Amino acid sequence: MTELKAIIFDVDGTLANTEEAHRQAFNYAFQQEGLNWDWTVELYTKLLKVTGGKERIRYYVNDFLNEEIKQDLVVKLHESKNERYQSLVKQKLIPLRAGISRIIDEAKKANIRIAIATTTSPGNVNNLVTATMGDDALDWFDVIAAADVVPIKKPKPDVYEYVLGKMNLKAQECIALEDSYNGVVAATCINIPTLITVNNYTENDKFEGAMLVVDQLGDPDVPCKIIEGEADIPEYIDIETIKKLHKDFVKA
Ligand code: XBP
Ligand code: MG
Repeated sequence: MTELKAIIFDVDGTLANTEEAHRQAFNYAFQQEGLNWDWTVELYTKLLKVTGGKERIRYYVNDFLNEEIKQDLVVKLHESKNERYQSLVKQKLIPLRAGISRIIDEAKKANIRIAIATTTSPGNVNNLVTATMGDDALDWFDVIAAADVVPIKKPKPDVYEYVLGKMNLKAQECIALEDSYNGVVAATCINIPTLITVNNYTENDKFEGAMLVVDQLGDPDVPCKIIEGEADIPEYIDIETIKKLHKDFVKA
């Protein structure tokens, strides 16, 4: 029997609802540069199709403005966006989603290893983790694989392959916690069982191949709701529920 040995967390939209802060920070960076680009919520939902901030700026300019953009301007805008984003994070304006802090705690107690596989920049992840979980929290994670650690971002599986390699684990010994189409494709295409918690930017995404889709992990006073899939789950998802979901999924 394949036992659950690790949970691999996505960051944006999964640990916290960060995309709104990214969006506002992108717009701030555009203004600072004297550009009249305005990424509305509706537009940003479409732009999220492309992972990575630099790649997203290029996608917008090429496909929405039908223009070209120089790489040094992409880099400048992205740096300015990240600086603004990280200042919002450091002000503790972005809380963890319901159940994240609890599940990390429960995983540690159950000797289930934890890791991060994300397409966002390392500085964004590190600041989010320390601002929301505390100064020593970076050490809780066996691996934090961020952005350019691999050349190709999600939906390609490279960042997940990197994490599995570093942890010396097989795909089926882990579960991925994700929030988006790009995330579920990246994890499931190499057979990592994947639990989805949606958010307002991803609630209309397709999640084919996911183990289960819920609105959130929930907490004792914050019940979770199944959106896609069938499972007998309690009011909120705890580590025992995750182990059971994993067991049923890998033996199916
Ligand atoms: C989601 C993303 C990221 C952020 C921006 O990452 O697509 O690109 O929107 O990040 P995750 P950067 O894998 O954590 O869901 O600007 O730092 O690239
Ligand atoms: Mg995400």
